[in-house]
Amino acid sequence: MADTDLSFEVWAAARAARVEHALERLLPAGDVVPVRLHEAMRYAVLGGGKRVRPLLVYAAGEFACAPLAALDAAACALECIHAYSLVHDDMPCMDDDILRRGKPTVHVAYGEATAMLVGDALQALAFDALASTLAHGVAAPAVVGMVGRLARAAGSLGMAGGQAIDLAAVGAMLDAPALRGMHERKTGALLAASVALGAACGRVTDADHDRLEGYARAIGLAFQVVDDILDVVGDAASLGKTAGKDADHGKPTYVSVLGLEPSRTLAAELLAQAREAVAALGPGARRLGDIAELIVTRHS
Ligand code: GRG
Repeated sequence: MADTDLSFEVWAAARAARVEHALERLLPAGDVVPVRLHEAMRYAVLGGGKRVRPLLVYAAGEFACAPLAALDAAACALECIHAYSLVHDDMPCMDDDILRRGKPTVHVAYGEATAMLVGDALQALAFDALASTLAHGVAAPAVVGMVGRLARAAGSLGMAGGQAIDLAAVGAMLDAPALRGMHERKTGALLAASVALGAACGRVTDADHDRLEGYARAIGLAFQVVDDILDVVGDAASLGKTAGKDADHGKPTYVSVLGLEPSRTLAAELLAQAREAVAALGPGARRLGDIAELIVTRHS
């Protein structure tokens, strides 16, 4: 059966298994010195999470007819950056959380100094993985472009900057545009980079490139709106992390700024935008449409 004939659930499970295997090979073994650091890196990355960013890489990459081995490497890069951000975000100096992906956070299990190093090392490993796409059929200029895109998405103008704005906003009231700006950086930039890097491993027309960017903007924001809704209506057992943290920390969220029902309406509008972009991209972009549905209808 061709991959395009598979149901989304079967396709997504197969791609999640692929990236798990690729991460397993990319991460140094748990008995390689320094053992504690490598054990903790594997604890942070393997066997958990929804793998939304890798799925986006595969879906955009398959649309762009990219080599699967290159997509494995790009998917690992995105997941390593994401896992690093979760490890640092959970530390006492930031969100101070004890539960992540259904198990004790890395600083709880391994201590704060190791948790900091896990994040640092995962960030470096991400760029090593991305550089390896050169050996998997991606041309050198495209690899350099991907390195720049991921660096900007993770850096002070992207995720780290969004996190800084988030930390400064505790106890403050942001208006909807300021909230949007924060989340476009903190969460949206990495999700958008996932789509962009998948596509950059293959080839797309300029028009499709713009459609993919529009799709990524919509799902990036939808992801955060749904995250804020789940923080209010979800429970720790299904979320695998502490529920109600944002309200407890006095953080502005879509629910606190817009209200619950308007937030649900916004998520539905963003899904419609994503679907529109997917329709314009054609049948090859079907998986991207499925992921948009998953992001908006998820319970964890
Ligand atoms: C520390 C530089 C730095 C950045 C942290 C990602 C992040 C920025 C903070 C995480 C806090 C948070 C709850 C953000 C909202 C959205 C988000 C990224 C949720 C976690 O991502 P999922 O749901 O997690 O994809 P899994 O575990 O499924 O991979």
